[in-house]
Amino acid sequence: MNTKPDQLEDTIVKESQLKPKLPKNYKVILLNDDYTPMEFVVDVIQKVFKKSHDEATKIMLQIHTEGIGICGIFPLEIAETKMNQVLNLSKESQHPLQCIIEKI
Ligand code: TYC
Repeated sequence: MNTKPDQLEDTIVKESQLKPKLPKNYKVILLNDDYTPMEFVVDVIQKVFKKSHDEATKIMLQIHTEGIGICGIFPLEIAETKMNQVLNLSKESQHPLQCIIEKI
């Protein structure tokens, strides 16, 4: 049982009750470069972001022509994991493909 007087109970409000924090989402972005083969980028997008060959090709061409492209939007931990998967595949194959995450 809560024995606090009504007045006090009204004033003790945690910040978390006033401003419930929504989980933040992050864009996972691939960057263009002059050396990574197109088919390698398509392959990475299919593997890491579970895209079809067609969709992955569209994203790769967007990166190739515009400089950057969004492969997906995820909560921080998942976005970081996907970024690291891209960077590891890229390093293993000795390609300079770069991947970053950006808060929405
Ligand atoms: N520009 C690269 C080429 O002409 C292809 C490429 C696409 C590289 C997307 C990186 O994120 C990238 N071979």
